[in-house]
Amino acid sequence: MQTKADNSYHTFQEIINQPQAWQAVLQEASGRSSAVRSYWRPEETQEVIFIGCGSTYYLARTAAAIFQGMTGALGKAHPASDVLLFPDITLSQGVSRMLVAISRSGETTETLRAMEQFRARDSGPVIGITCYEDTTLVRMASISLVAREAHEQSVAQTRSFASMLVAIQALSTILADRPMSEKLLELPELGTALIQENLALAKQLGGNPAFERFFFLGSGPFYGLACEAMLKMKEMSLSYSEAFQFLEFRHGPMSMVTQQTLIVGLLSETALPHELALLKDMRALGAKVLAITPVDLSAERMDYQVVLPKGLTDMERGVLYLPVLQLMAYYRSLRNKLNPDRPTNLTAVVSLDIDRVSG
Ligand code: F1P
Repeated sequence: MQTKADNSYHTFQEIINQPQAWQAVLQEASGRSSAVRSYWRPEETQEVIFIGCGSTYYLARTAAAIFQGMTGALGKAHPASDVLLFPDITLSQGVSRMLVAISRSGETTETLRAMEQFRARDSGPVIGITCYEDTTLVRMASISLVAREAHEQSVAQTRSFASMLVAIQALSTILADRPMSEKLLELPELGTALIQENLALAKQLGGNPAFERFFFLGSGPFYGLACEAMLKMKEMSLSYSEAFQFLEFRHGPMSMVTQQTLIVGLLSETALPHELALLKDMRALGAKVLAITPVDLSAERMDYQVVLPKGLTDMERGVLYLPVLQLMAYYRSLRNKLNPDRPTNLTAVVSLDIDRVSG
């Protein structure tokens, strides 16, 4: 299935080989669990805020949902720029907090400046989630989980995002004071099989010229992943793509559904019947539908489906939705005669001279 062209792009290799990076970060987290847990004081902490930019803000959204679902403690996600620019709202006085700062590079200006704001206003610990050890973020954090095997040549995040998500799933398990489940430790093996099983489907859908617009739907812990899939499709292929929670789609956005629309549903176990009903309604409007699903939907007449392995919870399964979504964006980029390694207008790190911006 792999072609000569695939071998000439970093993005393809980084997507295909990512389960190795997941494995490494699971080992990193397991080895540091007691050190990480030493910073967690649930009885003194009223909320945990997760921050990032672009891809890593979307990861923060999923992270806050998984953390809250697993620990029962309050988790919130903010774009780093809101913590930097609206601290009276995001870091309101009189609340004891922990900060989780997520950044592939560990050098994004907004994220570092948001960490400074936090340090200036709160006394809580800061946990870093990143891919590079020798960075400002790691130096500023109380403790960090570093996905060292997830470095990328490509600008668009793929294995870095997925590896930092695995780090977040492991972190939430540690803070929930639970052992790493067998299924969590099996994710790399499950991911490798999923990639091989669905490479052809991703190529078929990504390369299909009939699709002119893409909607990625995800609810609860899957909304942040739907946003990331939307961003990959934009960054790599310059395609029209948007992300919504499933039932939100009926409240206006479904007006945009055409016969040239592909709707990708990141289905959950928790809300499956409602999510499936929405997808059926959108098929009736003429959209084609790809269901990425924890259960086999062959009887439900989806146009396409990726059936995920059984035995994982909604809190554990998240990373398995990503490879097929990343591959779809990659193949769409090639179809649009673009370079997936070098998205238009983007750089790997956004560095700003914040202080130069005058009021
Ligand atoms: C985040 C970021 C992404 C963007 C692109 C480049 O940087 O700017 O928001 O989508 O992938 O990286 P980082 O703080 O995660 O290094």
